[in-house]
Amino acid sequence: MAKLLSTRVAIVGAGPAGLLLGQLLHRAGIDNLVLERRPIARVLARIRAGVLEEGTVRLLEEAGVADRLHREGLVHEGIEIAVQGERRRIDFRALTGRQVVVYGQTEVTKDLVEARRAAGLPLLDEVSDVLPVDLESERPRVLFRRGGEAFELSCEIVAGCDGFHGICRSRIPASRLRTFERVYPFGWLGILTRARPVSDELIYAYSERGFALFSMRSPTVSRLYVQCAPSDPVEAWPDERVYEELALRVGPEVAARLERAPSIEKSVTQMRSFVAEPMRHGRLVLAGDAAHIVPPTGAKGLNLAAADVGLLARALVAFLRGNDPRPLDDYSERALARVWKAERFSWWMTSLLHKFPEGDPFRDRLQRAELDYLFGSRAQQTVLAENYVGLPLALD
Ligand code: FAS
Ligand code: PHB
Repeated sequence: MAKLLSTRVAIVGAGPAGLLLGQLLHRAGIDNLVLERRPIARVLARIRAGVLEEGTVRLLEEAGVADRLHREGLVHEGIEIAVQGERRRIDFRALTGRQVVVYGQTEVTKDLVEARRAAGLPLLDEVSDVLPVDLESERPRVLFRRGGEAFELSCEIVAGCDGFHGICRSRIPASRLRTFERVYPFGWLGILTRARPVSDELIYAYSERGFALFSMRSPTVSRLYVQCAPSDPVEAWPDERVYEELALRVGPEVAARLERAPSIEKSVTQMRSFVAEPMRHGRLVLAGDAAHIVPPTGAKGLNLAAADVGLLARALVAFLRGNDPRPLDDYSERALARVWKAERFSWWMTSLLHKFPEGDPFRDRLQRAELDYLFGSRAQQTVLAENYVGLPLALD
């Protein structure tokens, strides 16, 4: 016999989307319960995104979890693009009047979990066999197991924040769900090192050998990426090879500043563009990677998740407290309008900066023309800048 639990919003997934939604709903007086399949320690150990748009920072402030971010986050007013060693700065402040903050997703998740614990809010980790049911009724339920016991969580809304490999998206009937996907013929090999970054700002490098990215987490921690084959095992990339490729791909001036410290984390990230439509079915709503994936080149993944949640939290407050269903009815369409713009930008920046393996001379010439145009056009630099800092969060 299952143990019965009840809440107003059942949130599946304790990543940034689920935790931020839980925090915004709590501050609006709406009970919610978060279910997470991994041990929370595993969730907190993940190394993922590193760049926050101003809109994301505002939402974290609204959630009451931005104090450490403001103390430790690094404000960046531009990035550099390097092409075969020649560099051009994209000046966000001059082109858009805006900026981004470099603050790891790991830290965002820690701040959200800490706030949830401080508020004594329920977060059940190490759950299994999660199954949202009765989604077209007014009392959906989420069945799950934990500690060898069966549970039944009754609620009014199920928020699928369970990422690309979660269960919730699959609960939308195949007859209603449409998916769009593009898988790229390369991946990213990323390392984290206790070494001073090569530059004060991020450097995105295109070279005939492949893409490289010089990012950071603090003035003493670097986050470095090289384009690799999607099937490359981590073992194919010993530190020496990573540093050699980073140096060759960015050119000698920057390479001379590259501290070759031992990696303290190393992983391969697959690259895909993916969108599922709609982002709602009955009382199930999707947010974040559960509904869409972008290649990390444009630093949009985490920020898109936050933008979904900003919209969704307002829609759920209107529905559950104001008895107004309209914002919830509009949620999927409004979220997807932003998702597709971010998909376009992420696809464009990925196509611009990576070396595509198969010989396609026409594509290669177009790519070089695109890079030359970017280097010489304030208009094209403005397009890159306004997408990178984040399109306006139209939340109200
Ligand atoms: P997440 O995937 O973060 O969270 C989903 C949560 O749901 C997970 O904790 C998972 O364990 C849980 N879950 C799954 N199935 C469940 C179930 N059945 N029951 C309960 N819980 C379940 N973005 C960038 O902008 N820059 C980057 O450099 C970058 N690097 C990345 C590297 C990797 C390896 C990955 C996978 C993603 C990366 N991303 C990056 C994108 C990433 O930051 C996502 O956009 C962000 O984590 C999205 O947050 P969520 O939607 O909360 O999904
Ligand atoms: C990171 O610091 O992890 C990072 C930064 C910018 C990106 C992708 C990843 O585009």
